[in-house]
Amino acid sequence: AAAVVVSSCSNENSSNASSRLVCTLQRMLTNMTGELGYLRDEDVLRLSLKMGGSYSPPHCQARQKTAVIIPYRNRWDHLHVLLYNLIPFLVRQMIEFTIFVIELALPTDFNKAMLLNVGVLESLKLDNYTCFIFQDVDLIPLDERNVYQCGAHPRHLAVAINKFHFSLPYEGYFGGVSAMSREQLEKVNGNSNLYFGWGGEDDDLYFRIKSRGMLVARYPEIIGRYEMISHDRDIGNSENNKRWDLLKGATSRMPIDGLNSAHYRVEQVAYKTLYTWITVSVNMTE
Ligand code: UDH
Ligand code: NGS
Repeated sequence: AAAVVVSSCSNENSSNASSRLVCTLQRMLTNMTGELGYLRDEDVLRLSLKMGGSYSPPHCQARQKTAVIIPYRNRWDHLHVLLYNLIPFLVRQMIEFTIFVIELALPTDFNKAMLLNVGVLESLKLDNYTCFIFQDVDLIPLDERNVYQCGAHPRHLAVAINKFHFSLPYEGYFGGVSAMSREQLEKVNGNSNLYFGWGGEDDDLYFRIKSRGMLVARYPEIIGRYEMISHDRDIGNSENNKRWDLLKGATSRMPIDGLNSAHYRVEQVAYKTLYTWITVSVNMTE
């Protein structure tokens, strides 16, 4: 754990002493597990966010502009439990971020990976984001040293989830929560658009990353900890029987199936207090 150094601000070495001090103090507090209450969550939510769920740390120049992308359908309670935890968590990490909730309209079967592509493409129409966090709606981060920023390699953040007894279920697991820079996403053409229903889409992304010679970075299990809000299987997201066949062609399809081939229609963009909500529809027969 001592090896984890957190600094999401670029002015920590600034010549301005007060700016340097604020940054350093906030970083130290952020690094100390158990000392998390110095910003009250309700103050953060009420005072600091711009409409659409955007935040910039007031005393430091963040290194990255981060889009947090939440694939979504019919999980209202989970969404609000997540946001009331995640937003103060990101504020304390001094991340500059916008929260995007990307919803797939009915009646199409759920397609999480395509929604992640939509999040990347639509967020880039609004601002020049440099880091993308893919965040399942039901995963609550438990340790503030688990910094939501992008690095030299794609990072898998949901390393240790309670439902897997707080350890990695298998070496190639890339599901739940992950962080990729714009360059890393462009290298792999984002996610596949072809996984309708549950399973396999995260393994597909892992194969893409590996095939481009990138590594997957992870914090230790003691840091990458998450609580999953338990729930039943969703209607419209039953197991995808085609996932094994799709996975066989994951890397060969990569150049033609991804960010460059996502076909969808934006039905609504709404700037809410805590997030930007984008609803899209997809015609499966196209
Ligand atoms: N998601 C939705 N709505 C849906 C389906 C998925 O919002 O109808 C999103 C949500 O962000 C979720 C993510 O997609 O966290 C991944 O969904 P998933 O169904 O692939 O994974 P999850 O682990 O559930 O949430 C798997 C089935 C669990 C069955 C448990 C039976 N006890
Ligand atoms: C694997 C799935 C992944 C999934 C992981 C954990 O078997 O998509 O289980 O699932 N891969 C395939 O089916 C090929 S979970 O328990 O979180 O629902 O992410």
